[in-house]
Parts: sequence; C-alpha cells; structure tokens
Amino acid sequence: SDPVPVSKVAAISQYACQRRTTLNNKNKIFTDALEILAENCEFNENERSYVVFARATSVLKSLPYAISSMTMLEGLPNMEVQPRAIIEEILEDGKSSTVESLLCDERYKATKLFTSIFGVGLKTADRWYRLGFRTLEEVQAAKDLKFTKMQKAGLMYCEDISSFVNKAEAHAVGQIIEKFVHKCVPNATVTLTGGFRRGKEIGHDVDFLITCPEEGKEEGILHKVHSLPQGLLLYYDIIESTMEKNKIPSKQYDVMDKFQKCFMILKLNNTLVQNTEPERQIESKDWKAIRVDLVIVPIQQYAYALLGWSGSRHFERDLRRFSYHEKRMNLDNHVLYDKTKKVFLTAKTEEEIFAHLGLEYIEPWERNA
Ligand code: DCP
Ligand code: MG
Repeated sequence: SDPVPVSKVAAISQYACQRRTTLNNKNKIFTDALEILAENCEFNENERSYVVFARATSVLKSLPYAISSMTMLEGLPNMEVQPRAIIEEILEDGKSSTVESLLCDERYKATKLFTSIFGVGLKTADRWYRLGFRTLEEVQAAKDLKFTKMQKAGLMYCEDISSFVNKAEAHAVGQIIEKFVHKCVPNATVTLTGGFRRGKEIGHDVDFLITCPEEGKEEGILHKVHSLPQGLLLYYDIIESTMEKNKIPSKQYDVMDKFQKCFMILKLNNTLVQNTEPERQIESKDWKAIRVDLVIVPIQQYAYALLGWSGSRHFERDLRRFSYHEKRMNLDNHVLYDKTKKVFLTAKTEEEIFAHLGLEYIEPWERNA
C-alpha cells in the first residue's frame, strides 16, 4: 500500500522558502518533464504558464516520497490543471507526449541551443531563429551577422562551457580567485555561492562573492583582474555598481542586483584539478574554459547578497513573494524593507534574514527548490 503522504500529516506550504528541498529528488521523472515545459514558457515569454510549471515542479522536488498515483496529489499546493495533465500522462505511459514532441520542436531546440551560448539571450536567439539558423555551425558561418565581444567569446569556448563545471574544477577555480583577491586585499573573503553552495555536483558556472571587513576596500579589486597570471583570463567584462543608497526594493521578483561584478571565462589547467581522469588529459587539450562570476559586495549587504546568490532561482523567487505577500516586506539582494514600520532591516547573517521574515532557517543544501 502507498505510504501516507506527508501532505496528510502536515500541510505543505505553497512557498518554496517554507519547504526543505534537498538534491534527493524522488520525483525526477515528473520534474524533468515539467522543467522542460517551464523552460519553453520562458522561451515564449509566457510568464503565467512558466510560474504554474515551476511551482508544481518545486513542490514535487520537496516531497520525501515518489508520486505513484493521481490521488497522491490531493492536498498538495500548486498542482494546477496543466502540470497535473503532464503527471497523469507520465503515470500512465512512463513519458509525456507533450514533452516528447516539444523536444523535437525546431524552435524549442534552436532556442535552447542558442541561449546556451554565453552572451546570447532570448532576443538574439529569436533573431537567429527567424533568420533561418538552426545550428551553431550555421550561425558561425553566417556572413553578415554581428556578434558582441561576449558572444564571440561564448562561441569560441562553447564546447567547454556547455560541458558543465564539476566540483573539483570549481574548487580549483576557487583557489585561483582566492590567491588573486588576497594579493589585492589580504583580509578579503571569497565565498563560493550558486549551485555549488547548495551541494550540486555540477554547474554551468562558478559564482563567488567577495567582501572585505572594512567597507570600501573591496572597491578596487576587480580592476586588477588583468593581473591574474598570464593567459588565465580568456574573457572578462566588468559591470560597474549602480547602487543607490536607501533604495526601497521593487516588488519585481527577477531583478538583477546592483553590485559591481565581473563575468569572466578562465582557462583552467587540468593539472590544477584533482582527480581529473588521465584519459581526458591525453585525449585533447590540457585545459578547459570555465565561466566564472565574481560579485563585489560591501560588508553591510553581504548577508543579503549571499542569500540572493545562493539560489535556487525558484527559492529566491518564493522568498521575495513570501516577503511581499505575507509580511509586507520587500526583499532583494541588498536589503529588506519593512513597509509597515517603514524601516530597513539590517542583517549580518542569513539566519537573521530568515528570522526577520518569521521563517524557519533553511540550510543552503535545502534550497534546491
Ligand atoms: N540568481 C537569481 N536571479 C537571477 C540570476 C541568478 O536569483 N536572475 C541567483 C540564484 C542563483 C544564483 O544567483 O542560484 C546563481 O546564478 P546561476 O545562474 O549561476 O545559478 P546556479 O548557480 O544556481 O545554477 P548553475 O549550476 O546552472 O550555475
Ligand atoms: Mg552558478
């Protein structure tokens, strides 16, 4: 007989920030399918449907048991008609025909391929698609296409970048970054964030936050990146800070933050990576291009930046939604603003931010929502 669903024991919250979601996903067969549909909604800029698929996916990821019948969905939040239909298809056939046909769809395939290139967003992907391009070879051979500096680098290293970064590589990159940062400011700290902080084995890039105990000292660091060892820096782009003091965060959920940052591509030598299989070293070149993001954060905003950059994207989205709708507070990667008391709430740690929001603390590895 089926185990008693947890939903019958204690209600599962509609908010990802009130659930513990580890990487031990018992419903991968459903969430893989639903994520493809959510992604396609993003490609079509269909925000409403994106949210419907993303929320259902996230609830399923948090369950400590596998769904094996439609009745097990009873009492679960965020299970709208569209995701339910997909789950039902999979329960009956082991796969979803909707997803199968989407995976063969020309536009979906091209958009997925093009947006996987560093520097290529939906606009560019759509333009290339409408020009009739379907493969990267066609794009690269095109006579009168203009590429940004970022796209040129993205295309040049697309094989390495699309092959994912593993933990050992992320660790090796971390050591390079730390060495560089400490040469600039000896007591600055470098923290690995993003998916790797959540315990993921692979990622599409490596994300680091950099801060200094004395405010202001962090400001010059990025402008010294060219002093990284010769040949290491394959590409970089520094985005200057657009910080405004005492700015009340907007209610938008997906806003980019205002920190100074550097998007780069590093040339990682295989000998710096522990446990690289010897075959891989012999078979081709002895280095790999890796996407790295560095974010410079003033110490007062560090806890908010850390929470914001640790993800997952859906966890972040629901944190902001929860703050806004349940607490009348606006949260972003810099501050938390209490609209009732009309005050900014300061925090030194992530724990303090959860406490401000009246939330139980959720560890980074439980934020894989
Ligand atoms: N982030 C966000 N909103 C965005 C972009 C990023 O909230 N529009 C946050 C959540 C992400 C984190 O920043 O987890 C890092 O962004 P990445 O795109 O690098 O995502 P991950 O590190 O989680 O995944 P990946 O393994 O693909 O790098
Ligand atoms: Mg990342």
